[in-house]
Amino acid sequence: MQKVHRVVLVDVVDPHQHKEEALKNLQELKSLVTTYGGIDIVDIIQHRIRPDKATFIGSGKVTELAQIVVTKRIDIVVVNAVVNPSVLFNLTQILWTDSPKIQVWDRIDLILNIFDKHAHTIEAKLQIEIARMQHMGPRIYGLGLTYFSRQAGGIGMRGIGETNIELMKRHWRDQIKKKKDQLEKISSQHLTQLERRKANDITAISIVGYTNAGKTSLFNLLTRKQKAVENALFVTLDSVTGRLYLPSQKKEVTVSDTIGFIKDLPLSLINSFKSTLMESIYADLLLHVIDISDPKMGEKIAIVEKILGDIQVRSKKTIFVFNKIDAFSGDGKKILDEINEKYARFSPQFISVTTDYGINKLKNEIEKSLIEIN
Ligand SMILES: Nc1nc2c(ncn2[C@@H]2O[C@H](COP(=O)(O)OP(=O)(O)OP(=O)(O)O)[C@@H](O)[C@H]2O)c(=O)[nH]1
Ligand SMILES: [Mg+2]
Repeated sequence: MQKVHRVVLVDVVDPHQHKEEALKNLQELKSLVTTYGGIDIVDIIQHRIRPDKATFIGSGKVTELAQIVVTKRIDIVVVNAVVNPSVLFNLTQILWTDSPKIQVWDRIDLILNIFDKHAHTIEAKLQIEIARMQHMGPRIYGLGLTYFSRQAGGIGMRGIGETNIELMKRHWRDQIKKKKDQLEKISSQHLTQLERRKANDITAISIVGYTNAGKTSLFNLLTRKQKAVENALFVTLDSVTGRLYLPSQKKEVTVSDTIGFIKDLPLSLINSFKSTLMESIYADLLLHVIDISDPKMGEKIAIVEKILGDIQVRSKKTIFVFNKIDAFSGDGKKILDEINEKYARFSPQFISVTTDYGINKLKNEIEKSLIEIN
């Protein structure tokens, strides 16, 4: 049986932040932890304070954390933030003495570990490995330096530790370079395929959006495929392409589904996922799927748009597809009016993959857009 890891979540809440906001942030972290699986959330530490530069939480809370880690036999501490590697290093070092096996993760570690668990293709595995090496590097040198200077007996011998660290760093950089070269090779094959498709003048549609918005559900509906759909974050980690027949143009177009985005997705990871996202980068039309029943909808739209900008996805046209309209509760007319005004240039569509509502209209809009851009 798989070992269940005992976890404590550590969160810092800005004193000025509303309680509800803080709870929502913690909720996303909990969903991520659930997605990772095999984890038992044993305790949650919340500290209402500005994050501490060295240890994230204040020194009193660190002592409390250290006690919890020992008495509750904690395996992993997950910090609800993206923090400087030195913070993770400092916390690990403090907890290390009494709990030598303790791991301290930030949100990036958690996301990387989820990706690692769910990645299937060699390409995805390599991408994760590179991002992980880049993210872990500074912590490893830090711990290494402590280890070497302890070994060397402290002051005076510190130089030896530093030389060793330099060697480690160089080795680490070489390893990253090797992995990158390997990835480059695979990606360029991928790219050739895409270019061939371009040369054959096949129109490409890409589905993008925040994780759990319903991208794969829409993909399955449009292409009659049966990719896994689940109420969890990061179910899809690769890209898959299917076909959709457009009656008015009497031709088939490709539709691809890809990995979802999330807040704080590390840039190194986005960069290394570029080849997976290549399908989107090269699309003629983007369908940005949005969960309209999500109270954080606006923020998530902005996050997805920002990431698309960062990885330089430029399509000729983007359609905003507001999904899960069946699950929306609240003032429907008000929100539809707001959306139609605010996102007019993205030809907002309202659908429910579950009930089939709005799907024909969406298909018509897709045909219309493709005619316009060609
Ligand atoms: N109520 C409702 N739920 C939906 C609808 N479409 C999808 N879902 C549910 O939303 C959850 C996520 O669906 P997916 O299609 O896996 O979402 P995704 O965007 O591909 O998610 P990731 O691949 O994890 O990023 C599943 O539980 C679906 O059943 C809808 O129209 N209405
Ligand atoms: Mg999916």
